[in-house]
Amino acid sequence: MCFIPLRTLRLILGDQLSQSLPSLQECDKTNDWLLMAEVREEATYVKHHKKKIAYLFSAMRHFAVELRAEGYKLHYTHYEDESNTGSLFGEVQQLCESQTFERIVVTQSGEYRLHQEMQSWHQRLGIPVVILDDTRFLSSINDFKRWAQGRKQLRMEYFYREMRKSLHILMDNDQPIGGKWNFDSANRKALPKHIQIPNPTRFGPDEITQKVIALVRERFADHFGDLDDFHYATTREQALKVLDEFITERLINFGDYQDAMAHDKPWLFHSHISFYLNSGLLLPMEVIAAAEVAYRQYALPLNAVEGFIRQVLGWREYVRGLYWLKMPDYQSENFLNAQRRLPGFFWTGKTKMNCLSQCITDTKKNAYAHHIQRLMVLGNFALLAGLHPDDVNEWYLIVYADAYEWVELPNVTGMILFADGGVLASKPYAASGAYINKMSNYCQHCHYNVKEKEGAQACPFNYLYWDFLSRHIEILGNNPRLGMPYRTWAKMSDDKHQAVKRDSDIFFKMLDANEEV
Ligand code: FAD
Ligand code: DLZ
Ligand code: SF4
Repeated sequence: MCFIPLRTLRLILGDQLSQSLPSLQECDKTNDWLLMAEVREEATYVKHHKKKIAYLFSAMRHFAVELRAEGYKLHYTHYEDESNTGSLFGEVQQLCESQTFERIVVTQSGEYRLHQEMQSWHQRLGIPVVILDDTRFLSSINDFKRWAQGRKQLRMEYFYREMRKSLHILMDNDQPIGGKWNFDSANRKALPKHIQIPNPTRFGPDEITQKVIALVRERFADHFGDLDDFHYATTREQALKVLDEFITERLINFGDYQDAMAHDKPWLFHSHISFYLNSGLLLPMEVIAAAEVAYRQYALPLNAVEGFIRQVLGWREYVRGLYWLKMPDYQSENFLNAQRRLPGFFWTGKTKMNCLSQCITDTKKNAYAHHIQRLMVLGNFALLAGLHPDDVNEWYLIVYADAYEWVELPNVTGMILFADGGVLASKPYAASGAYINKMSNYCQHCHYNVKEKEGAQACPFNYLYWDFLSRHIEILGNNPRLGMPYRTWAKMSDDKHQAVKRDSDIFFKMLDANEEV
């Protein structure tokens, strides 16, 4: 019997820039067409940071060049094309009207909203739409569902151990290398004063990137963020160089200083690969393998290698599984009933609180902040100030070049805001100024005094921390992991309780009146 392949239109999304993408497999290069499209709907469903759009459009254009060189027939819609319909559906429809296709193939979208929309395309176009699992992740959506089924708690740590075992990563037969699964307790050092921090890997913008930068400058002028000094990788080859330089220059110190922060030093010993992993230029398994090889061949410290692998194999896969398990309800969770609107300084960095000002300024400049800045400064403030999850989620989705809802939402709703009531975290990540002072030198440059607990000069994190605990005593008071701080609160004098309330009230009044805090 003769098998005649169906003539197929294969849509490649902006965060699907991988040659190993399921929708590129079994492509008939003589008959099938690929479609990539820069469209208004995707570029503006939130007002993404200018550098995020510039990065993604440039990476898409470079990937298109690669695909054509590989012999694929590709239709590429540029943002500025006159016939651009402004939506992915519109672009698919337009191509289906000009040519005959018997089916459309796409790899499942990373975000729920687009996945939902695509499920209506078959009916709207009258052509079958095949949605393939995204095999670039190491745990499928169904694997995670199976793991979660019947469990009372969905802690990342246990998921991570299963992943280590099933993929045989950092294992000595059936035991974890080094005798422990997790070396996190060794990963909390502050940065020594004179430590040399290698510069991040940089690439000057080539002609394609320069064109995209000019386009973004003109068309997205009202979006948040700076466009100057664009130096990101925009091809797989360059992204591999970023990975390689991380492994050879920074991984050795990744573990020790993973939680450290420093004034005017946004990059530290982190890998800076999230942009590339999330858009497909790098794949998680090659990143993990590179770190494991560094451990086995070059004797890099285990706390560094395990700490890094845990982020990629553990956290990244876990949040993606949790997202698909819990959507769509997850996007409207607000367990602590937080109602305050996002303060204006999140867009400008204009606050006397130096830690916040630094993290926001870094974010505005680079569309990047490292994990502890996102978690323990910006996130901690959002939690203590009771900012509404909708506002905080939107902000995080806008400002980071690695932000896609599947990874952003669990980190914000689950990790920083405790808005899911403890599905992701066993307790809220709330901390006073002492934590920020221990892990950074921000306080040395601050208007406020981190050692003072009350009054106009006191570090706001100090009283906001206690105010947060006291506001939520009814629902958090029984949390076993908060036993110690609640006992301390109970032992404090009435005068201290009143001072916390007074200082917090003054602070919130100023914040809500848009006065500088
Ligand atoms: P490294 O510190 O070098 O870590 C290596 C890799 O591990 C990262 O590239 C990333 O792929 C993965 N990873 C580390 N932590 C996490 C995590 N908590 N969840 C998922 N993956 C993780 N990461 C995103 O990729 N996109 C986001 O939109 C995003 N939003 C966040 C929002 C908040 C509130 C918080 C607390 C964290 C968020 N993260 C997000 C996770 C983390 O902060 C970034 O992945 C990391 O800062 C990226 O920098 P890096 O590549 O230098 O990471
Ligand atoms: C983030 C983004 C942006 C800014 N622009 C585009 C685009 O023009 N075309 C496209 O295909 N994808 C874009 N993306 C990535 C998508 O938003 C992403 O594929 C979905 O959010 C699913 O993860
Ligand atoms: Fe932040 Fe408080 Fe330190 Fe200022 S004193 S940098 S507000 S922690």
